[in-house]
Amino acid sequence: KFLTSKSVSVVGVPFNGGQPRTGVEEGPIRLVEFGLLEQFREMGYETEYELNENIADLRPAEDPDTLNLKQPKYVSAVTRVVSQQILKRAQEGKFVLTLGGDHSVALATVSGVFGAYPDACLVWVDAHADINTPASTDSGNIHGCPLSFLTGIADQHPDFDWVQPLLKTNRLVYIGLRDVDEAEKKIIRDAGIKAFSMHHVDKFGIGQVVEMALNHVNPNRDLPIHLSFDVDALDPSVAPSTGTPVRGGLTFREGHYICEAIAETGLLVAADIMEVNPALEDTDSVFQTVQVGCSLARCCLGEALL
Ligand code: EXY
Ligand code: MN
Ligand code: MN
Ligand code: MN
Repeated sequence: KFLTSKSVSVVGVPFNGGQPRTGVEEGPIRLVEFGLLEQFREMGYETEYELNENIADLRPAEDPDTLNLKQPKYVSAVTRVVSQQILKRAQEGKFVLTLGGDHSVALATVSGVFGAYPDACLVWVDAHADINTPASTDSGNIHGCPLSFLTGIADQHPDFDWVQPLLKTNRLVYIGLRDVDEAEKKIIRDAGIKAFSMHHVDKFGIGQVVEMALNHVNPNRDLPIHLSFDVDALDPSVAPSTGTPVRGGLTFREGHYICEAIAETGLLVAADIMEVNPALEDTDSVFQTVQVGCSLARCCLGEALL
């Protein structure tokens, strides 16, 4: 057991600078307006909350040559500040729940969590691999790149000097992949990173996939776990309001099962719920996506355990 109390620190990161669509910065406030904090309190958690309302003010001027990335100084400035916040909360022995924002915010969450727990492992649930390097990215969108910096696979980029390669590739595992760039496939193969795509979920079932994933990153079930959950891992019929939906994703139950099974280990110390974009799609779709984001978060905190 790594957590010292039944206490959750919710960190909202209303940030959209890692990708081109606006709206994803409203993810955290919508999840909180939906009642997430009250839900945690009802579950018996001492709950604190920081929204980071003014992080967009940290936006610096960009250099003309951004070395293939879009607004790297902005992403760097925001994630650097938030990483310190998350580090502090994690060091206090609290469960840290980060609400995105786009997935570039994982530069902050993983840096903070692994700063506090150097032996942690990371379960990355996503349709995408988010491991492009500045050299390999076609889009330049940094939400497709955080894992290359966090693992040290990326070539040096002057704006991301502060990001330490705290994540060893054998402590990272993917679940839910189905839209991976060719360059990312090569990176994953060359680094020997364990990845369970939707093909594996179909083949083995979600129960086996989570078991195999944990066996890989946490064989003795004694290391702290950080779960980074991009809601686009879910099928678009389950979580439609997200910036880069891809057909053929996790069902409602498969997504929840992942959170429940990891919570059940008693080793989960931090979770991210990312890429909820309440500006996309109709009112019903937004409601459905916000609701599923909240229920995934509750499952991370053990709601489904009897
Ligand atoms: N691989 C593509 C890119 O690098 O642009 C798509 C990335 C989408 C990333 C979303 C957040 O997970
Ligand atoms: Mn992602
Ligand atoms: Mn994604
Ligand atoms: Mn591409």
